[in-house]
Amino acid sequence: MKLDANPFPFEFQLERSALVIIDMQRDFVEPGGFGETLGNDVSLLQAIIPAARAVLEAWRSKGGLVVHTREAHRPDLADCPPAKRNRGAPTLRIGDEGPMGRILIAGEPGNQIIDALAPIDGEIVIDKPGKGAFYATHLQSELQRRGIRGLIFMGVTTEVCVQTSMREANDRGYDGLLLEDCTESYFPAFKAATLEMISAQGAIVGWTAPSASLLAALEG
Ligand code: TIU
Repeated sequence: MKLDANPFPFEFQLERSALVIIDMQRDFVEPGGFGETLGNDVSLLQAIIPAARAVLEAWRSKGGLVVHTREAHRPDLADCPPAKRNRGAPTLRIGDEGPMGRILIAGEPGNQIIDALAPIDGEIVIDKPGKGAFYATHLQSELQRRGIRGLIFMGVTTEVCVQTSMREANDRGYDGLLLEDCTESYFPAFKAATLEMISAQGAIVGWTAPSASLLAALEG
C-alpha cells in the first residue's frame, strides 16, 4: 500500500506493519493525572480521540497488528530513576496518591488507556518506564518475531513520548509514519515543530500524514 505523506509517499505492507498507539492514558488526557501535575492543560489532548478511534477501527477491520503503550512504573518504583521522580516541582510526584490513584503507576485507574481506545484481545500492550517505547521493554522482540518493518504512530505527547519512540524505531531500522491529527502536545508550537523536523531532510526520522490518507489507502 502507498499513502500520500510528507515528505513523499509512504509505502507499507499491512501484514508487515503495526499501528503503535503511544500512551493514550487517563494520566495524560484527564484532569488529576500525571500530565496535569506537571502544570499542563490536559483538555488540549482530548481533541484527537475521535480521529484516533476512527483509525484504530479501520486498522482493526483490516486485521492489522496493534501495539498500545503506557508510561507506567512498578508500584515499588524500582524502575523509576530518582532523577525522574524528583525533578522540578510538580503538584504530585510519580507514585503519590492522586484522584485517579497513584500517579503513573501500573494498574492504577489513572494509568489505564482511555475507554475509546482500549486494547482488545490479541493486541500488544507495552508498559514502558521511559519516554521511548523501546527502552527497557520487549517491543523490539515482539515486532521482530512478527516480521514488522513499518510503524504507524498515534498518541501523546507529540514531542515527548511519540517523538522519542519514533527516533528509537528509526535507529532500529523501521519506517515510521506519524498521523498528524492523531497526535497532540500540551504545546501547539512543539507539535508543529516536531511534525516538521520528522519529515525534514528527506524523512530524516520518518513521514507524517493526515489520518485521511491512511484511511483512503486502507479503503482503496
Ligand atoms: N509531559 C509530556 O509531555 N509527556 C510525557 O511525560 N509522557 C508522554 O509523552 N507520554
